[in-house]
Amino acid sequence: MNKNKKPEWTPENAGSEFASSVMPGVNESHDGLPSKGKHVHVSPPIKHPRKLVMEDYIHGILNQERTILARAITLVESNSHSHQQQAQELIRNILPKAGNSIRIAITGVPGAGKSTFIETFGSYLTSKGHKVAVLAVDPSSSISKGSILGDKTRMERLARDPLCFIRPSPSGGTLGGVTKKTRETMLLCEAAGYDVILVETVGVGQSEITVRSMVDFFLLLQIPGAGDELQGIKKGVIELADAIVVNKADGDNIQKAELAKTEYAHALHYIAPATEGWKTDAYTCSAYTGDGIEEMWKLIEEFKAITVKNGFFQKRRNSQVLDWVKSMIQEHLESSFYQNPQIKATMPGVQKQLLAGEITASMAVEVLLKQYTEGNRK
Ligand SMILES: Nc1nc2c(ncn2[C@@H]2O[C@H](COP(=O)(O)OP(=O)(O)O)[C@@H](O)[C@H]2O)c(=O)[nH]1
Ligand SMILES: [Mg+2]
Repeated sequence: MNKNKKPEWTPENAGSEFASSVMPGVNESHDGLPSKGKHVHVSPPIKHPRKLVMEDYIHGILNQERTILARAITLVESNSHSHQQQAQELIRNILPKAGNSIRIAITGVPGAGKSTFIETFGSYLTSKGHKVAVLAVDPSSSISKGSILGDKTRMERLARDPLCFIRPSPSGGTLGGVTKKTRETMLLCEAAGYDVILVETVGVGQSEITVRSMVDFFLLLQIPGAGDELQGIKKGVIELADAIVVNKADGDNIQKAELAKTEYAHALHYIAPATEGWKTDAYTCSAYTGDGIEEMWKLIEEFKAITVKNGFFQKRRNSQVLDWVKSMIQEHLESSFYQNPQIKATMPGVQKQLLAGEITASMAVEVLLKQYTEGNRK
């Protein structure tokens, strides 16, 4: 290498400080491989990922690049205002490519086998060439440090599958926060070509209703118990289900599972189906042996065909997005109300008057709302 050769960008009359001895680094270390030479001017490999601009995100997602998708989700999950603005712009851009999927909720009490089911079901789907995204809605995860992360060990095979993308629950604090992030993540995954979205959620009441509002198909996983199957189950959850699946139907459990299935099927006679034109029924499966797993997919395909045909598939998605807007506005208004300095100042006094019987509840509301609207007008 010619020591005197200068790079073309050096200032005129520059001296040896612009020595071209950096150049060998381009040959040997530029790609991050160790340099065989003794050149000291070689820059170390870049440690921080390159900052992405909007175009990078959009193209990366549409080109189905996992690392870009993961970084875009991080943007969606960020609470920083500027990240949120970027995230919204990104979603607006990819929106025309989103939506082309079936969104499936997998719910059930802890220990029902949701994660194991997703491992087996997801692996079956990728073996058929589907691209599967696994998301989680777990509002408690900010406290428990993400229980779903532990679940990744139950999804070992799936986690290594190039056709599968697993993302733990965002730690958004409130259920509303987690929901917003999960919904937006879902759109990004769809635009990146994932055609089956599986949302695992822990059965803790409110989160099931919320998850129902973001999926097309709601699968309730149950376990065979001894005796009265219906005792421990909330009627409200059954009403949300498009299928009740008794898992762990293997080994000694098979008979118990069949019995449980019959009881659920019987109970379903008295409950209005969750989806127009579809009959919710009970089934058995084993996430261990894989029995019943293929049948589940056939069932979901049939569900999609029927509901697309009768128009309910799109009708439900439309009302879901409208409801979503409504609930975000409610949440926004409520927090703006309680954060209002004037409301904060008057609230204790009004409460005191109310409890002392000096004013009625309706009068308290009237006083507070009047203050709020007047405060906003100023
Ligand atoms: N026998 C049997 N055990 C299962 C099956 N699926 C899950 N399990 C076990 O049930 C326990 C809970 O499973 P997990 O997938 O973590 O449940 P989750 O809390 O609903 O996600 C684990 O010990 C699993 O190995 C199954 O099909 N058969
Ligand atoms: Mg789990």
